[in-house]
Amino acid sequence: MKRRTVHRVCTLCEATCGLAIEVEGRRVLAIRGDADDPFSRGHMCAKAPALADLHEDPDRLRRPVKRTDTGFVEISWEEAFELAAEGLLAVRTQGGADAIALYRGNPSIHDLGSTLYYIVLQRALGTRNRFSAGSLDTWPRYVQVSSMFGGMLHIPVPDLDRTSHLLVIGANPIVSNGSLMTAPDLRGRLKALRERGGKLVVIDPRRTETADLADAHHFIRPGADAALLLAMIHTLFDEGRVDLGRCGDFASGLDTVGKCVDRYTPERVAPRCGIDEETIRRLARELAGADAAVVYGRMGACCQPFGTLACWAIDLLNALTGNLDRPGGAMFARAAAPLDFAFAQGGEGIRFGRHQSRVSGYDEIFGELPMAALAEEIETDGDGRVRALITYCGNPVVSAPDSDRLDAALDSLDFMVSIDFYVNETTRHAKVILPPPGPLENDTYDLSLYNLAIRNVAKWSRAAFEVEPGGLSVWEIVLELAGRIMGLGELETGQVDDLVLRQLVTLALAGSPLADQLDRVVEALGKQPGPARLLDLLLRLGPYGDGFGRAPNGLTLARVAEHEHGLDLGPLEPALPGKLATASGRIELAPPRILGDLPRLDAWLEAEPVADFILIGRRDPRSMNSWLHNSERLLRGRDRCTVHIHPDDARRLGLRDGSAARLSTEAGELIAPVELSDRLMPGVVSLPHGWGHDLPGVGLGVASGRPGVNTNRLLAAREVDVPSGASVLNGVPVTVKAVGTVS
Ligand SMILES: Nc1nc2c(c(=O)[nH]1)N[C@H]1C(S)=C(S)[C@@H](COP(=O)(O)OP(=O)(O)OC[C@H]3O[C@@H](n4cnc5c(=O)[nH]c(N)nc54)[C@H](O)[C@@H]3O)O[C@H]1N2
Ligand SMILES: Nc1nc2c(c(=O)[nH]1)N[C@H]1C(S)=C(S)[C@@H](COP(=O)(O)OP(=O)(O)OC[C@H]3O[C@@H](n4cnc5c(=O)[nH]c(N)nc54)[C@H](O)[C@@H]3O)O[C@H]1N2
Ligand code: SF4
Ligand SMILES: [Mo]
Repeated sequence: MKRRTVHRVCTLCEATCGLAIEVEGRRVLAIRGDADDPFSRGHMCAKAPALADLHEDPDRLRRPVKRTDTGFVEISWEEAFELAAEGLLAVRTQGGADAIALYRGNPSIHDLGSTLYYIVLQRALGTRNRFSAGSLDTWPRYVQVSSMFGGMLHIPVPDLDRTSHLLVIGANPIVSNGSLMTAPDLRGRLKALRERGGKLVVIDPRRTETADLADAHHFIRPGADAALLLAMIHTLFDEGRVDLGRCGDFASGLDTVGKCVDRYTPERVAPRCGIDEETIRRLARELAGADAAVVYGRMGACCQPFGTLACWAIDLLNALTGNLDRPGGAMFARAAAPLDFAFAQGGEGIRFGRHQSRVSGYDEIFGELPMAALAEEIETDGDGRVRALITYCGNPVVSAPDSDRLDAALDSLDFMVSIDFYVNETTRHAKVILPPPGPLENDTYDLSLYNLAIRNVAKWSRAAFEVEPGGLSVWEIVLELAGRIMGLGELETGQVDDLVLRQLVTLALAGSPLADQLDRVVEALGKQPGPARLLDLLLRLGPYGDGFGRAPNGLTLARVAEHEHGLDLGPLEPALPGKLATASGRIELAPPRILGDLPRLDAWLEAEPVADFILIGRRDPRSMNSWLHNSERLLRGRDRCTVHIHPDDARRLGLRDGSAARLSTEAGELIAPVELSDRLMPGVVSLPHGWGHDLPGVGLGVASGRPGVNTNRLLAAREVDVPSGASVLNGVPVTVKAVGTVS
């Protein structure tokens, strides 16, 4: 059999590393970093080889299955679609559209087909009960950037390769490889920053692997980020260092910001932050004084009690030090295939809370409801009660707070369908599971992530293998299911796809000079159904595109595909005010929704801290959320699902390395092995998420052998960051006790 080398991106995390995958027949022989990829330059991490394990994993579903009294059994696609449609339609007939809930998980953004066709499924169902991992991840940031800049993908990213001062707060990019910042080889890029004389500062309750590379690291009490950052902004005003630079011409609300931060003096917040007032002032001065500086925060600053306020303060610091939208500061990518039109709400900026969840009245955010609401929407009687669920690339039973409760709620549903290739803690509740192809069997393009890239890039990734005989692409699965739900059962999927194409073209051309040329554009995109021609549309209409003839040398998918290692479109360039999509057309420095949360922060600052310990999360270089634990090669080695605790705290509690600790909160309790670590701030403990694979019926042979514990059993669903509704995953009060020694 002939050996081939396929060049494509790794789809496991947000870094988009280029891989050179050597294959023979249907086997993977080797996976290496692609040295010719202009963006990742040969870098890959320890997780990439697991793509081969996923490809070969005997536990990965290759055919649809249905749940029977004796476990899951394989069935034909026809039977699977019929069962799925019948079950869903029965629930809808009885309970209406909202009786079917949808949950979309993280990997859906890493696959072009999944990203684009999810929208079709969503439309076919027309339910308001839409949920996603966004409320466990990005919502505070999305709400903040939408409020300030007008769109959820209007996210400024650090101009890493040109900055001279990077302040990282609540992120650990050396392990996570970056998030809401697409940048392969962060280790190399951060080292380069130091080598050119730049400074790296890390603020984190754990001395992280990123802190190991830094000039300075400061411990912070979990949850205190917003207070700290507002006191830094206070210092800028106090010392006359506010300078919006070019952005001053199109920013509103500076006076309001000045009034708001007046009360966050370094003296007031220092005791709650665990950072002294002089350090707070110095952190602010360094930012203002650097040639080009940028503040970057992620999960620790985002999925915590004051996530939206912290995200706001991060971009305020960038703006008020003149670093927003300038080289070396916080800049906006210019994606070759922009998605802005898909999220536009009629040029009015983004509105939140257009409807509320039925039981607790959580605001809708980007058309979705927070995960805080899912279990209660299933449990609580009445009109609009959720009785069926579709999960799509996700594992909420492990990923979302109040896991035991959510697990029980899923068990009580009348019907559930999952689109996923594993029987995991969540999908084991499904009546039918529809498996997408393996991770190397899709052509793909990082549609979302290139909006967040630190260089402008484009890369078309070809499938390493055809879809296995008897398998279906994800777009075929979705269209078949959606078609049956919409009563289009008699149409071929290709015909349904033609309808999808026409709709997308209509949406994308609205208001453009091509608006009256719908037929010509549709024809130019060809007859081959599937995501490729939809991407072609976006690329051709994009800022580098050929505009269907208006810029003959511009990009098309075919032209992007000629660059099999990827296409570099240059460094980030200033994009404001043109990119702003707020109703005013200006940067809104003081959005009311965000300011409305300040009294809650004040109450927290005034309250006496009561908890023994504060729990935070931790990510591991060889793990990816809940779903790479079935790879032997990644699971090997020492146990990683351990509670890290400072040696002084451990001594006080009678805990040693390897002994067992009982962690308890109002929501639940669990027992986990202890690892002493002086990397932790005293009073803080950390436990990773994504574990707990020992539930009955889970079909993960390798993972079940070393299941770990599910930290989300300790977290309460109702604890949210109020402006966004996102779950509080870091900064949770917890009681820790010794329970003896684990053998
Ligand atoms: N306590 C705590 N909880 C957390 C976090 C935390 O830091 N602390 N982090 C949160 C974050 S940031 C996230 S993103 C969420 C993740 O939460 P989820 O997205 O719910 O969970 P994942 O573990 O990413 O689940 C991925 C699922 O997708 C499936 N899958 C993989 N590839 C594909 C594909 O191509 N198609 C389909 N159909 N399925 C596929 C896998 O089999 C797996 O079942 O967890 C959140 N939960
Ligand atoms: N290897 C690996 N890589 C991954 C993932 C994975 O599971 N494994 N998951 C991917 C996903 S879905 C995401 S969203 C990204 C996340 O990317 P990151 O946010 O970079 O990753 P985390 O490890 O969650 O980093 C959060 C940091 O915040 C700190 N922290 C916790 N609470 C607080 C707080 O209150 N204040 C401050 N200042 N810091 C705090 C933690 O100690 C930790 O260092 O990673 C992605 N990459
Ligand atoms: S850093 Fe992310 S994209 Fe790069 S190889 Fe690792 S998992 Fe894949
Ligand atoms: Mo995430």
